[in-house]
Amino acid sequence: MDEAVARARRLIETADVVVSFSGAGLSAESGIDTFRDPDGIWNTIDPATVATPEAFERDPQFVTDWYAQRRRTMRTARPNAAHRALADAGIVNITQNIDGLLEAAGATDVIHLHGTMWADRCHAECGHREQIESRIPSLRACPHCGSWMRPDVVLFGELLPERAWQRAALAALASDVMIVIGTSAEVYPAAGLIDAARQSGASIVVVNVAGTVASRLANVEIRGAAGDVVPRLFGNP
Ligand code: BJW
Ligand code: ZN
Repeated sequence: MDEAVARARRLIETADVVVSFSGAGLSAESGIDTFRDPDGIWNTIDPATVATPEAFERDPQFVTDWYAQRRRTMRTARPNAAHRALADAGIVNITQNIDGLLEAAGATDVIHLHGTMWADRCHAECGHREQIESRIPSLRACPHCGSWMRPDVVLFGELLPERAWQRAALAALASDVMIVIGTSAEVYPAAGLIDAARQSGASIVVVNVAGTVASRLANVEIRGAAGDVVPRLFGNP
């Protein structure tokens, strides 16, 4: 691993533009479950019952309660060493994560491809949106149009937020190095950013405890936990 870290450091040091592209593995060491690992969320519950617009329309109470439980877990989570290293590096962070831990670590340029757990929006998309304050909300109607409020996250079959997607695509295409951290790279269109960055000339550094479909795109693959590896990519070795 030391040799791979050294090669990645050289790429990062000589690059003008470095971006990160992260998934659930970035927050695993903060105590937040991933989705597709053996003990991941989708191995305990079928996403079709909680993570599609149809599931929400069928049973908004069940889906709201499920998200309330996840919000309670996420609320107690703290950034780990990988979040802190990315924040300190001052780079653009494209993330699929909805937990807000990059911002909690002090990162100022975070692009959220799959929304955020810390806001609710109207399911009918009338435009009404509310930040989540100290109390975790239960199921309630949209005060503007009467539809249901729901977490401001991207469910399967939904389009990604347009501005975030455009910013992420531009950042990926402009990057000299993309550091891909803790994602299975199975969910599209987000995962397509790795290929797009590579096609436009970026070097791809993959940090993951396991091999993934992104392994074949990697110029440097580092097998290890994000909290161990990412801090070693920046600053003093
Ligand atoms: C560590 C570690 C440590 C662990 N250190 N590493 C067929 C082909 C292509 C696309 C499709 C298709 N069929 C359907 C689609 C579309 C679908 C899709 O891609 N499905 C695939 C699963 C096949 N995509 C969509 O629906 C998207 N929308 C869309 O495409 O719109 C257009 C459209 C409209 C209508 C019809 C069709 C298309 C929207 C996707 C939304 C994803 N939403 C979720 C839930 C968000 C809210 C919530 O959290 O509740 O987003 S699903 C879930 O997966 C979540 C994640 O952001 C996303 C990605 O997962 P991630 O982050 O990669 O986590 P894992 O668990 O998969 O991987 C963790 C990794 O970490 C592993 O590799 C570990 O090894 C590693 N790891 N510990 C380092 N300590
Ligand atoms: Zn509404």
